[in-house]
Amino acid sequence: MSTATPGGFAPWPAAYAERYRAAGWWRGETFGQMLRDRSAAHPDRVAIVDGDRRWTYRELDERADRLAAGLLGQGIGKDDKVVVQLPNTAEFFEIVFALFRIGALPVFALPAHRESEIRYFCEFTEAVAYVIADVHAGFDHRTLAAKVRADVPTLRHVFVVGDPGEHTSLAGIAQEPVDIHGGPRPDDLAFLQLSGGSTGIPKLIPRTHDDYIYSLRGSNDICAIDEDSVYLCVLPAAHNFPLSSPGTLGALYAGARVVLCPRSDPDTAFPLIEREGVTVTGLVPPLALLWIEAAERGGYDLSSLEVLLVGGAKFSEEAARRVRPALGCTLQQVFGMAEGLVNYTRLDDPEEVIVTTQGRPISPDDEILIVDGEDNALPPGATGHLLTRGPYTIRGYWNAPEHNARSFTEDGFYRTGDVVRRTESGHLVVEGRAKDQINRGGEKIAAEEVENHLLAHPAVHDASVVAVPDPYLGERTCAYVILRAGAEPLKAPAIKKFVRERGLAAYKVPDRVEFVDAFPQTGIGKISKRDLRAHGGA
Ligand code: OOB
Repeated sequence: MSTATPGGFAPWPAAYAERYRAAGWWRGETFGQMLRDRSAAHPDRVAIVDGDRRWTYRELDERADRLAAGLLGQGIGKDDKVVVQLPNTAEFFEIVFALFRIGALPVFALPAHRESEIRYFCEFTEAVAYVIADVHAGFDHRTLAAKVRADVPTLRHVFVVGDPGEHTSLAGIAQEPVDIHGGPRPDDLAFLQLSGGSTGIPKLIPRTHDDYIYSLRGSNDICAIDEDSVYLCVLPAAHNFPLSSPGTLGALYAGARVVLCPRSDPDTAFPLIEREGVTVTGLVPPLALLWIEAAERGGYDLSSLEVLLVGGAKFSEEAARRVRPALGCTLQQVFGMAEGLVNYTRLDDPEEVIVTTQGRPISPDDEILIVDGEDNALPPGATGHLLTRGPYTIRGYWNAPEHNARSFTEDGFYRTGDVVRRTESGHLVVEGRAKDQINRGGEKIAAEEVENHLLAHPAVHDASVVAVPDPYLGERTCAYVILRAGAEPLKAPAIKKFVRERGLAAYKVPDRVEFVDAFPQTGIGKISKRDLRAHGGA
């Protein structure tokens, strides 16, 4: 019997858990054991390629063991939260598997996150440690870490990959492996993932070993990942898409090879594809377009590439049609969410289905409802709100009862905030979005979060952030701002600078700022974001 575990994790009701086990979706696996098994089965196969470093399965397994011992030695143990913010480096996998092994929970931050986000993750999860690179993309993470550590009392450790400065070297804590007692069970939490967010405060997504590993196994079947696959990780490794769809963890589950790409541009990625014989990778739509254009210019042998997954935001039909001719591989559209549900077009779907839909769910037990504004089911083919429930979709955010009451129905369906329709073949087409979020080329921005930062400016009376169309990113952000009566006149760059200096990730800083005297209103006097969006698109 599962009951609520500490930290506000809402597990699946027992009847569902039993059903998912009986169906063979949940097989009682854990990540720690998974790596152990793969290492025993083929110790000398290469698991991770990072530049000139090539770690075999045995090496990754041993490193995870030594680091797990080191973490225990530092007093970190089961259920402790550790914020992990690393670029695409081999150490990301070393620390994550070490944490998995001892049952401590990685909290996955993105390299782009800055003080505002990191401070919140550390405070909200009462994290005991924060793992960073020394300097990445010109940003010194150690300085940020020192500030956050000074303010967050639970945060006892900062571990650094590279030059630790005033902090502790991650490599330096590794120890001789020890027996680990009381490691995680398959139905325990494995990590906390970040939600794209549509509210002022980001929400955390609790995923278990059982449920996440099922999504990997299901993805591997659908994407034909086997031990001969070579997966190129281009997007930030901590994001759910490159992590699990089928992603690096899917590839490791299959005993395949993961190649880490330090940057996403074709000049970095194409030589790696050629050198490593990459067979599969995943991109967001703007990057896919960039790659298509670079491939059309020629110059690299990309013939090893069999599958390109594109998702995170809507991929236009026009761009989708160019994938096969330009890159010589099969496109797989993927419409997923860190909360769970992932849809894929199938490799053997007709080309028309591949280029015009965002796929169908992984699991026969993924329940899909398409409803109107009052949760009434709509007739087949109609466009409406997507609700979902299933063996790898969470039943609640971590420690967020108020959000949960809004984001989940009483019978446990997750309100995705996406507006979709279902074709006769069961494929979903994403038609829009009902949540207050901007999807900037796959990077999600909660309007309210940015609005709160704008409202902190002494000259700002009110602010409203909306998406405006963009030919490359799909959407960009536009902040509409009403200044206080009598306030000093402000210019857009000053507002952007203010938001940036509050420590918000760069991708959330408004692309455009427009000053207005009043906001358009809806019939009942709320701000009409629809009218603002229409204005922004003009
Ligand atoms: C992925 O995960 P998140 O959590 O960053 O964002 C989820 C949201 C979805 O609710 C939807 O609004 C949007 O991103 N989205 C798409 C899409 N894929 C995601 N919208 C239109 N078309 C698509 N293909 O973005 C994510 C997680 C796992 C796999 C792939 C993407």
